[in-house]
Amino acid sequence: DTRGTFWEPWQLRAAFARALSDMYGREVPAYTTLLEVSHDVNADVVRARGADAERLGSIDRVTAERHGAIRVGTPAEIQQVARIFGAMGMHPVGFYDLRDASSSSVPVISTAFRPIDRAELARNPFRVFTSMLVPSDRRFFSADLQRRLERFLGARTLFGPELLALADRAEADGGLAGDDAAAFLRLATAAFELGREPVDQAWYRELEAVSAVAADIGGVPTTHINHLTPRVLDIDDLYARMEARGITMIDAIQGPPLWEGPDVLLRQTSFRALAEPRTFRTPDGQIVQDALRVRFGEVEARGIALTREGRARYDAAVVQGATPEVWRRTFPATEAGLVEQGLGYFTYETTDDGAVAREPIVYEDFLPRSAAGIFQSNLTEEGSKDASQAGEERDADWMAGAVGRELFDPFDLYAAQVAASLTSAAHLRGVAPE
Ligand code: OOG
Ligand code: NI
Repeated sequence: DTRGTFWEPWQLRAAFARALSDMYGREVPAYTTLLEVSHDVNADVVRARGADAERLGSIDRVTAERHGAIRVGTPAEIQQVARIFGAMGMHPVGFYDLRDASSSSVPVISTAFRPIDRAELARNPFRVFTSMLVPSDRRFFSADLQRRLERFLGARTLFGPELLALADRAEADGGLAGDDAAAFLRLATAAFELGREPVDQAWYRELEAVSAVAADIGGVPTTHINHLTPRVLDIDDLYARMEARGITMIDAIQGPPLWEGPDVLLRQTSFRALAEPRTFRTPDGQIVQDALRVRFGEVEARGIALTREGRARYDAAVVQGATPEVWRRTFPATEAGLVEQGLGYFTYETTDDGAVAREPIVYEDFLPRSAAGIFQSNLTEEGSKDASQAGEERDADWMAGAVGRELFDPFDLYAAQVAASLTSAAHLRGVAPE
C-alpha cells in the first residue's frame, strides 16, 4: 500500500512508464510479443557478454527503458503536455523539423521530453518524442483547411482540469502524496488511450488525403500514444527473431549499420502499423466500423552520444549510405579513437585504486532522418504536398516559445556531463581539471 507515501518525480515517471506499457500492451497485443522478444534478446546478450553488455546502461535500466511517441495539434496542447511531463521530471530537449527531413516529410515539428540529469536518467530514462502539427505550412494545407483545422483543434480538450491541476501541484511541490499520485497516474494514462468515440469520416479522409499524420492528429478529438519503444542490446538478433515469429518488419534497421566498431547514436526498426478497428460517422449520419493503420511497434538499440563534430560525420556518412564500408571510412574502430578525434562523449571516473576510467555516455535523443523514415515507412497513403510553396519558418526558439519553457540543447547537456565528471575526477585526485 503506497497511499501514505510521497511520490518523487522519478517515481511518478517510472510508474507512468509502466502504466502506459500495460495499457499499450492491452491495446496492441503485438507490442507484448515485442517486449517478450526484447527480454529474451537482452538476457542472451548479458549471458554472452557479461559486464560489457552493461557499458551503456545497467540491465535494470535497459529492461525498464521505453520511449513513447505522441502527436498534438497546437501550442496550447504542447504546453499542457509540458506540464504533465514536468510533473515527472521530464524536460523538452532538442528540436526536430520533420517537414523536410530527406525525401519523406510530414507536417510536424518535434521535441523530446526526458530527464536531463545523469542520476535521474539512471533511475528511469523514460522519454516521449512529441510532435506538433504545423497547420500554417502551405506546402501541406490551404488557407481554408488551416482555418478549419485550427477551429477543430481549438475546440477540443485533450487533458482535463483535474489532471493539469495535479501536474502543477507535483511540479510546485516536487512530487505528490499517495492518493494524488494515484489519481495523477490514472488520469495521465487515460489521456493517452485510443479514443472510442466515432470519428468524423469525411473530415478524417479529407486530412488523410493531405497527410496521414495530419489526420491522426487533427482528424480525431483525442490524442493517443502512437508507439512505445523498448530498448534492445542486439537489434539485428531481434529483427531476425520477430520475422521468425511471423511478424512483418519494415525493410531495414534505420541508422548506423552493423559493424565491428563502436555503436553510436541510435538504430531503430519497427513492425508495420497494424489495422485497428475504429468507429466512423459517415456524412449521412451512419455509424460504421472501419480500420486504421496508424500505430506501430518500434524497437531500438542505443549507442554512444556523438559530439557536434561526430554528428556532422554521421550526417555526411548517412548520405553516402549507412553501409559497413562507409562506416569504416568515417569512424574510428575503437572508443579510444572516438575520444582522440573528439567525436564521442565520455565521462571520467576515479576508480578505487586511484586510476581514471573512461565511460561512454549513451545517446538519449532521437534522429530526425530516422524518425521521418519510421513515420513514412508506416504510412499507407502517400499524401500530397505542394513543393512550390514556401514552408513556414520554425526553429528551436519558436518551439521554446510554443512550449513555454526552456528548450535544452542535447549537445550542451552531454558536454556538461563530461565537464562535471572531469571536475569531480580531478577533485578526487587532487589536481586541477583540464
Ligand atoms: C514519432 C516518430 C519519431 C522516433 O523514435 O524517432 C520517433 C511519431 O511517429 O509520432 O518516435
Ligand atoms: Ni519512436
